[in-house]
Amino acid sequence: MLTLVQTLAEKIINAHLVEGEPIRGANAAIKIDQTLTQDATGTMAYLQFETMGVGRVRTERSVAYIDHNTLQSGFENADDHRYIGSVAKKYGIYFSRPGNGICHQVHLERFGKPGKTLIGSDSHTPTCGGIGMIAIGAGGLDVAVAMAGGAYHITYPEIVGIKLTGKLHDWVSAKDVILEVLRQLSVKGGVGKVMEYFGEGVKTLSVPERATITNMGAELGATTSVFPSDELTRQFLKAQGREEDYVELSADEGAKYDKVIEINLSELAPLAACPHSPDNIKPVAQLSDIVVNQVCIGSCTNGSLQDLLKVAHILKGKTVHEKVDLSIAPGSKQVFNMLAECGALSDLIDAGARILECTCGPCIGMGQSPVSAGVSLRTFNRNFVGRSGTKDAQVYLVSPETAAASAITGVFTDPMSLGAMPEYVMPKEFKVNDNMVTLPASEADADKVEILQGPNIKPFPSNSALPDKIWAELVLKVGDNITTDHIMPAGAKILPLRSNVPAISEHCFVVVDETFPKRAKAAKEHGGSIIVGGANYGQGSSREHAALAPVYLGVRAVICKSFARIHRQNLVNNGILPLVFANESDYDKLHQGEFISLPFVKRELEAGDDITLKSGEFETKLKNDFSERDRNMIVAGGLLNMFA
Ligand code: MIC
Ligand code: SF4
Repeated sequence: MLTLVQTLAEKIINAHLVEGEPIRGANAAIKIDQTLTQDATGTMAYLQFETMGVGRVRTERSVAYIDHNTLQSGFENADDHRYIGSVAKKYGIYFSRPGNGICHQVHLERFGKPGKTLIGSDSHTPTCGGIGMIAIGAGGLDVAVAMAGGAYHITYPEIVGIKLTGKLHDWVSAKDVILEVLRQLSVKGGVGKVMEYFGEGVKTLSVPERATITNMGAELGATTSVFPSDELTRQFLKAQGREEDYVELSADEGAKYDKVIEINLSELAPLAACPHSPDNIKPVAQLSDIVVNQVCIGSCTNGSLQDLLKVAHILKGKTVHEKVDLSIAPGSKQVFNMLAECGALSDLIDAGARILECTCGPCIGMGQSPVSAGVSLRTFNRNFVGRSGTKDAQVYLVSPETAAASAITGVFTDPMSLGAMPEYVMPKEFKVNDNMVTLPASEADADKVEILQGPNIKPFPSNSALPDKIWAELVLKVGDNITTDHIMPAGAKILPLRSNVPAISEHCFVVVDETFPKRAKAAKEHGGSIIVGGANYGQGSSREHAALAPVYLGVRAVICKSFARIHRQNLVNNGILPLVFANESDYDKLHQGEFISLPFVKRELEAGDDITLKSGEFETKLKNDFSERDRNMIVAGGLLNMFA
């Protein structure tokens, strides 16, 4: 039964529910109105979509963005762009060309609609929660299914209410709000939950500020985050020339949250996430002696016009400290263009900023790697070891205000120490020009469009059906909070291989153990391998490659204390068993190099019984907490085998 008094998240989810009940923790499926992909995950998603053979996309709006792999130091990335462009044209997908901006920023500006559902093959898809959407990050295969008209399967989330009161001080920004939430809840705190913002403080935050908060809610492990759609949302949409997309939306009076956290915006001061985790939070004031080598401003978290206008006003007439390297990447073409038109771009250039194209860039290690052991302040959302491209770099995540202040002084600087905040004025209208979005061919012309697939694009690996029993080597044992950047690193050297799973697999887990790919391949000859991990295994990116490379290398199961949501589903979708210890202390009893057997795995999985694990004399149980759909996928060796 639907309750009459609903939170905003419940309203949108329940209106889209096509399977299951609105009961916390239950398996549910929702209809998806919009999808987005980016190029680093998109090629695989579209290859999978093509395999499904359904023809045109069946969503209200699907958009393919090129924003991640834009460094073209070889033919690979360019080939991927061309392939995605041709698929988009043929199958009814809008194509946002390289140069148009970062997927989340552009989607917020041009396509997102309050009250609609969106899934995207990128973990920061919740950015559009800032405009009142239920926007969820997912693996490429799930996005392919949604494009084909299929529902998206979720565990019906708990709804955490975050009550905002008060008003941010000058120099304190939306980034500090989400850093405070991360400080309180940690990178595991949002798993299985939706973060819903409400309260008087909401009205003091603009849509781009809200989007900074929902964007980085991904770092909590949350399913998504959402803000109400209110007068400020209407103004934002009006300024984007699409007021007709506005609907007013908020939680019902008296709606019940599973938990409420209160944040008084007036009490916040600038914060920083210290190396190497987004929840390792300290006040900037406590870091003030640290010498800074690099500052990077931009990304889908802080690449909005409002962010960069603030930065331009702080830098105006100043010079970047001689020991600091400052780079700035606007979030979108719209932002870039408007900075140029109002002269702010000139202030940035004049101060000595290195202006980059409006893409992900340094956020995903596409250039601007810091100096050895360098301190880098970034307005981004992730600071995992090695993600910047420099393994021993010390990356801190900060607000645009803290970043700009520190770029001038050369040391970590609390911007509140700089006196009055320079004034900036947000324009009433944005410069709208969608000329870098290519429209798809009409249905009648679709047949004439040729799919252009260059030599970089290799078929994705398919898994074999689940055998009756597994006997495999424990090739790698890792600890807590392993990120997808550990499992499948990115960066300028590896990202061009995203369309070539055999080649990219050579880099799997090398951050942790350089011998992993070789040892896993050897184990593949003798029954495959198993990975053992701690809590929150697979946090971070939605990259399906963190499952596809292990499939290619012969990994049959990952056994952990707990999994991050998107990665767990990516493993299931590709036929790798993600198993959880029934008893967490069993983690200590398993050792790298030993052989593990799951002697009755298929029978137990299908019967819904816990899974028996044996290693020598040791015997224990692993939880069987799979939905029927997940079970079927694992037994088939992955979702695509079910289409065959
Ligand atoms: C990231 O921020 O880690 C990425 C790169 O955007 C990923 C997607 C990818 O790995 O391609 C994400 O967040 O899902
Ligand atoms: Fe791009 Fe960074 Fe945002 Fe990921 S987090 S989408 S790499 S800008």
